[in-house]
Amino acid sequence: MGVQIEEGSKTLSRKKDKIKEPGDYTVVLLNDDYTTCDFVVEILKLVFHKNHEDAVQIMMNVHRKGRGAVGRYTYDIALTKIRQVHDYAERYEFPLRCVAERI
Ligand code: TYC
Repeated sequence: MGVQIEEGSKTLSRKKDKIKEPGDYTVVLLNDDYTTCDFVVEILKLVFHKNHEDAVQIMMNVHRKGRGAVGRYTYDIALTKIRQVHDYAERYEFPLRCVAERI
């Protein structure tokens, strides 16, 4: 965020120059040719708490474009959700993958 200058202080600090905390990550879902559309929609509801309409929209966007954002989370939550997706996918023998990207 903006420039922070304290009156009468020798220190001029620019908040945007500071090292970013591991705060915001986007979970990005990747397309593949084998995972069923229904499975992806169910995962989006179960793991990411999307309603049916949003889940279908996200799934179709990923299907058409190859990848797409699911949501923004803290580092820990993003990694937990990604692990849950990969665990479910493995259990049902689908190659579905997602990744976390720093915002
Ligand atoms: N492309 C898949 C199919 O045609 C559906 C799909 C959508 C798979 C989104 C993965 O992240 C995905 N069955």
